[in-house]
Amino acid sequence: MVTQQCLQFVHYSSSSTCVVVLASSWSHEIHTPLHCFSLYLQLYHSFTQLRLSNWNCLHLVMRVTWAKKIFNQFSAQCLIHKGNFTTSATFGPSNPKFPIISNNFTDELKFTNATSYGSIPIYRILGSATEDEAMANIELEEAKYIKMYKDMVTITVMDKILYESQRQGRISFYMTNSGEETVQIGTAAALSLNDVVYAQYREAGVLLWRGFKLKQFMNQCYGNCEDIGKGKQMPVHYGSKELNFVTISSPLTTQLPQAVGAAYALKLAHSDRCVAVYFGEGAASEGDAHAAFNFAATLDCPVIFICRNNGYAISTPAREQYKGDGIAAKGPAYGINTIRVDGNDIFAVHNATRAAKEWTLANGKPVLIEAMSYRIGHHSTSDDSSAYRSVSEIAEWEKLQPIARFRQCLEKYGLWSEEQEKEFVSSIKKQILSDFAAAEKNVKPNWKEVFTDVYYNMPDHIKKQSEAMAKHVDQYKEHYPVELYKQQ
Ligand SMILES: Cc1ncc(C[n+]2csc(CCOP(=O)(O)OP(=O)(O)O)c2C)c(N)n1
Ligand SMILES: [Mg+2]
Repeated sequence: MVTQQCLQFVHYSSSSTCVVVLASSWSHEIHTPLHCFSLYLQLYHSFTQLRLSNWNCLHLVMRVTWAKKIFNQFSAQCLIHKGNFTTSATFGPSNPKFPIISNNFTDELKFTNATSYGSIPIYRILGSATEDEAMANIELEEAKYIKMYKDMVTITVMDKILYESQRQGRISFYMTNSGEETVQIGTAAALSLNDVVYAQYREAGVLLWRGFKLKQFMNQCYGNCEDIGKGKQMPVHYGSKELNFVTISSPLTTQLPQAVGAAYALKLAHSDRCVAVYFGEGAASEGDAHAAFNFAATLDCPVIFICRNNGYAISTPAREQYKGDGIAAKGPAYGINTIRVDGNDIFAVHNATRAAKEWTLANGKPVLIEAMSYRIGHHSTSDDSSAYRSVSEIAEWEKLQPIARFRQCLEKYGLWSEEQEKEFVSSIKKQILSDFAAAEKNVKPNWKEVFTDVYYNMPDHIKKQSEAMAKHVDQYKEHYPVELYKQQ
């Protein structure tokens, strides 16, 4: 019985650094488990009374390793005597304070699972009791909402042209945004230009909202000499230092820990900026997502995690991607303020992001938004989604097209009309086609650019490769279309 008492004591002590450290002061007096237990009572009493000075803290911390060693010895002894346990009497405080979690004890043996809690609700405005109130505000912010609508339409027109141009072999790759325009524009419009954005790849609307020009999209997709990245990235892997939009990288989820790091830096600089990081529900399965959530929560970083849950990660449906209550449920588990929102409802997405930004800046802590939507198009031009989903499934979702819902509201309040729609679509189409033609005509960057802008100072081995290639191209110039590349 005594051994049992000691086992509990040792166990409890080692979970409480202060008690262990205090105990080290008396450790030379501890000879038996019983002795150990009586000391524990004294220690616990003094621990609750104690106010440590800095010097004492330092002193005690220095002794912790040695103290732990002593208690580990006791722990081992107790385990050896385990066979002698006769009762389950409990010693020590009846309500130990475990870190962070609340101390709710139960004698009901029950596992907790996804069905133990209600599903996190989906915040929506359209069709809800607050719709009228939201619509009253829309007139106050008319110019902003019209720009939001126009940007959403622009993305669909641009997508159509660039998707078709890839099918015709004019660009190498493309990814459409269809079905997710609301998530992109609704969130982007709630951020400031000096907030830093880390995107995945299906967020062209965010960049458009921030001021990226149509010709810049085209130049990037063509990888021509006007492209900011000088053709070093695949199409749609945009980036703009000027617009605080960090260049997209293909390996999934790398943007999440980077975004948290950037948010931490902003916090250390006492900045009034935050970071917004976008990712798909598929990307949320990468380890990087979980490292990012935990760092953001424990380091109190002003970052807004925006998950576009569009139901698919290429051919993997969400039901095979995760169990439990989606991505949102992971937020509270990491201690992150979380909201799930109807990604087809522009007002809900915009309001939620506005509130998230206010909260993250006021509290210096992260927020997670899970926006529920649907990827209408194929994953990319390398994918054929008819191989893994039915036409009728897509048709069902097309009925909920967020742009159509938005347009209905604008028309209802006299802010948009059929005529304006026709005029806008026709003018934006013209502009895109003209920028497209210009981008297509433009030459590629000088081929030597392939060696630059990777290292700040070009290392010797890269210099050697560059010189060797210059010699080679010069020697065999008739075999290379050098006229398609910008001259020096
Ligand atoms: C680390 C890594 N693994 C796999 C891939 C291949 N890959 C590219 S996109 C993608 C699906 C991502 O799905 P999701 O995050 O839901 O984004 P969505 O395409 O639906 O917008 C996969 C598996 C990759 N690029 N990087
Ligand atoms: Mg997805």
